[in-house]
Amino acid sequence: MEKLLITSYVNADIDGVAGIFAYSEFLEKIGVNNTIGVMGKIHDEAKYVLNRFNFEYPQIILNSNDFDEVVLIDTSDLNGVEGNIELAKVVEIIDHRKIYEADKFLNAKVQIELVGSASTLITEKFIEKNIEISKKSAILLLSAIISNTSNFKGSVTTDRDRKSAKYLNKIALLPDNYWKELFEAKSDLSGDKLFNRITGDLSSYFIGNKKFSIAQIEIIGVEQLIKEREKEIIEILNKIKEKDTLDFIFLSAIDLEKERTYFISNNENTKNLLKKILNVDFNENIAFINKIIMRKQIVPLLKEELEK
Ligand SMILES: [Mn+2]
Repeated sequence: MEKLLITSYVNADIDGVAGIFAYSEFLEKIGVNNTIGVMGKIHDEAKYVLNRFNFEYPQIILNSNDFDEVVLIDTSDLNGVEGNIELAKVVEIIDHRKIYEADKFLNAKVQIELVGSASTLITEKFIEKNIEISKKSAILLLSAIISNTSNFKGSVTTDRDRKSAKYLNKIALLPDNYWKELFEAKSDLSGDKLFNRITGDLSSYFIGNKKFSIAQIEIIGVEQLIKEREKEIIEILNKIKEKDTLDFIFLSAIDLEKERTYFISNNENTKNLLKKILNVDFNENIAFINKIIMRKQIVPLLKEELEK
């Protein structure tokens, strides 16, 4: 029997973690043995959900060496797995990003659909095959859908996300204000948490000969954070830019309550690029747009501009 690993990118968020647990359950229920494992440190939000419901943490692994085959959830680019996962071992990819490198995974069956959350794609598998889902998986998947769609307010949200969430909540039975609890939990960026959140959830890209990184936070109270810690944010970004020899870097800060996305950078080239692709105006180091736009939606716009 081949050893099958279900995993996500290094430092997975709640969508990756939920997807790993739930898809593992799905596969077990259709008779496919598998092992779950995560690499790096899972996001604070994922930890919050696991702790909140007393769920065990996923096993931590370093790489794919002990496994024959790998399923990747919520990722399809090399950036999040390179050096840890042997690409030829990847047999399946389930993701929801427009920019992907699925062609680099030669042996993988690829499912990439532009819904708000990878967890929606996993939920649909249970619905389609009429397989009963555990309360644990339902809670995890629903948390991930709420998070990835910014409680269905983000412009990534589709009817499929809403339909999956409705199905899941019949089993998860989460309280009405759960979304708020979830958002408040990730809004605490006091002390070192700001630095750790920015560096822990940095996505890097190499497109059109340019190297750039985007940090993203999703919280309640972005304006307050900027007011108190703008200087610190700029310093963190510039340090990363120098260390990684980047052409561009910015922080995308989503305010979940105001439904607004702020962009923070003091790098002129970065500001000009953002002005061009998002039609925003910078006031010194800050610009904003009156909607929730996720990093995964900004990257295709950057790609289009940089490859012109
Ligand atoms: Mn996701």
